[in-house]
Amino acid sequence: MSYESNTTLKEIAKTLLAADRIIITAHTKPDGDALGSVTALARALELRDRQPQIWLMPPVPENLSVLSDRIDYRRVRGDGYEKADGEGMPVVEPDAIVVLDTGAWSQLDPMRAYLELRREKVIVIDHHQHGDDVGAKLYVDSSAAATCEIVAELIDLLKVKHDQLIRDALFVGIASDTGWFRFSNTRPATHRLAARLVEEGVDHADLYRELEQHERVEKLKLMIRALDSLQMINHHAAVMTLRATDFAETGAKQEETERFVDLPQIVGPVQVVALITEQAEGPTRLSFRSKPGPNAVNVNDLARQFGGGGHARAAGARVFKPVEQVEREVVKVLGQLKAAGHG
Ligand SMILES: [Mn+2]
Repeated sequence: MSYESNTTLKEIAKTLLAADRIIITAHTKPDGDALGSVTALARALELRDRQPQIWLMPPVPENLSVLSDRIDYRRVRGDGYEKADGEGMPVVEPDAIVVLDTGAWSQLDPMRAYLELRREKVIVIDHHQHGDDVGAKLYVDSSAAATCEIVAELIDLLKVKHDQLIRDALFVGIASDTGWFRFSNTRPATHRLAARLVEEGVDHADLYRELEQHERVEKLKLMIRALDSLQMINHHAAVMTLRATDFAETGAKQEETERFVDLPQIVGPVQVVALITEQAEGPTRLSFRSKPGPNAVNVNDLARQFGGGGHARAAGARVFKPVEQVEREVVKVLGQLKAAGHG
């Protein structure tokens, strides 16, 4: 199917204001943009006297506690929503379900059955280039740096004045997805939104400390392992591999690999980076990043070769193969890039 909008934000605003019980969710293992957009939209709907419930599929990264500590949410685990430990949150039949920052079943696994049964109520709002037929309504803007940019527009259409939680949540989303306004997806509208939020009272230096200087020493130890595993391919590509033993021996968690894939990009000639992560259980995780410019590698295309996807400069996949095999295949694919004139 083509992954294109079949509705407008105005229509979505209308639908949400006509609804009462609204479930708001995002992709598994929410990042700053997923949690930021969920938090901001839920708060905005609360301020319009709706009854939004936030459902998150863990793990919720520790550095996002600056937002997650300020909201109530139901944890939806891999064993299905029926067993979700909602911490007293009643399970009610929703009038609408909003899925943010993804439209891919691979990122919604724990809620798939639930969503499929309610397809007509599902509204997907996303900024990725590809996705599946998850809901009846889809609004996608791949020029947006973050889903939070789109949600900010939606909140204006809902005629809600930002409170401090909405401001912080939107800022966390755009700062996260743009690497603090460094990545090529950053556009003038991103800066305009950031400026507006700072004018309204966002303390960006405080949020930087909360988000980026909030790590455990175990993460640093795992980072050393990742860097130590570095393989260079044709000087233009870098591959790092983390094995389950690296996690066990350092005590680091899976979600603590966040941003590792950016590290080899400090090397001048490096155009593309892959990080391969073995999980104790489940598929091998694969993350790609690439630098912008005339030799830019489209890592969305690379990730799709492994059954995943994402953006041109940042993409990933989950591969049901052993880590060694994934590593061999990635090294081969990256080695062929130069021959294809990308290098
Ligand atoms: Mn995003």
